[in-house]
Parts: sequence; structure tokens; C-alpha cells
Amino acid sequence: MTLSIHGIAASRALRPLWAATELGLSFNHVPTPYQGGATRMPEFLALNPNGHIPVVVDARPEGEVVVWESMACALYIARHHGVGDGASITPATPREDAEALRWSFWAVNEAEADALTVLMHRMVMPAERRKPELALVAAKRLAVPLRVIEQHLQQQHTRGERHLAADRFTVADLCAASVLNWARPARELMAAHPLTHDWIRRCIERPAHLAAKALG
Ligand SMILES: N[C@@H](CCC(=O)N[C@@H](CS)C(=O)NCC(=O)O)C(=O)O
Repeated sequence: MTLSIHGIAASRALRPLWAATELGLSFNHVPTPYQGGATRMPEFLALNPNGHIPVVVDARPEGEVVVWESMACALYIARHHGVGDGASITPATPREDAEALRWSFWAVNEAEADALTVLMHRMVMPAERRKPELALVAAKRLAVPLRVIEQHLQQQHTRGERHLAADRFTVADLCAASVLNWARPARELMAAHPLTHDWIRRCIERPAHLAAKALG
């Protein structure tokens, strides 16, 4: 098996796990947790000196390729382990590739921090440790990028395409939805952006997403 994915599914490692599962790849899952010090061990730091999951290790005939940064991991898997045949998650045209790149970078830079704040302070943290005011401010800030993706989805619908890059689910959707899904507890935000809400729901209900989440 050439491909190993390090990181538990309940983390950003879900992104490469989801991509590999969408493509039906066989891969070795090393469910390294981020709690408990495993990512600070010398052998893990040799893979990713940042001490974060995920890491993808691809044992190729020409030598081992190591990828870290979750979006890079998902994009790498789609590009180098998928076929751009217009049916899979792999971009099939330069336009689709551009959409995958721009929505992945956009999600990390414009939405991820605030989406994580919403998730933590509206859902994940124990109620007594939540700070509702932080979630409120983050949700307000998220209205700006959500307006951008809502408009894009509107344009896509006009073209007869129901996803970010094409009329099929691609790695562009996977990367962006993996971030925006964290903002779903901000119900007011979702209600104000119905195309985005519906698109997130369609992405996360995919069997490959559910299967990747269940990997543990
Ligand atoms: N920008 C990085 C962030 C990676 C990251 O922060 N991963 C978390 C888990 S979701 C982690 O490993 N945290 C443990 C730590 O930083 O010690 C990426 O997208 O891969």
C-alpha cells in the first residue's frame, strides 16, 4: 500500500481521509491523535516538524513524498491518486483546478478561524466553558465570506452546475465544505445563506464523508 494518512478522523485529517475515500483508494490509516503528545514525538516531528496532523506519506517508485497541511494533502491525493476524467473528485480541466485551489485557500484564509470558533463555542466545548459572545462575533464576521460563496453558488446554479467547480462534487467542494461545515451551528448564518446551507448538507451527507468520519 503506497499511501499512508496520519491523523484521527475527528480532526483536519478528515480532509485527506475523505478525499481518499471518495476515490476508493486503499490506504493505510495511522490514527495519530493530536491530544496526548503523539504529535510531539521525534518520529512524528520527523514527518511534520510543525507537530500537527494530518500528514500524508506517499511511497512512490521514485521515492517517498511527504505532504502536510490538510488542504494540500486533500488536493495532492486528488491530483496524484485520482483521474481527471470528469467523473471523480479530481479536477478535469484548468478551470476546475483553479476552483479547487482558490476555494481551498479561501476557506483556510477567509473562514476557518471563525468557523472553528463557532463550532467550539456553540457545540464542542462543555457548556460552562463556552463564550457565546465569541461565537456571535465570529458568526457576524463569517457573513462576509458566506456572501461570497452564496453568490458563487447562485452563478453556478445559473450555469446548471450545483457544485463549486462543476456539476459534480469535486475536491473543491470537499475542501471548502470541510471548513464551512464547522459554521453550521450558526443557524442564523445558514438561514441567511440558503444555497450554501443546502450545498454543505449535500456534501456532508455523501457516503464517503460518513465513511471517512467513521474511521476514527
Ligand atoms: N493548517 C494546518 C493545521 C493543522 C492542525 O492544527 N491540526 C491540529 C488537529 S486538527 C493539530 O494537530 N493540533 C495539535 C497541535 O497543534 O499540537 C492544517 O490544515 O493541516
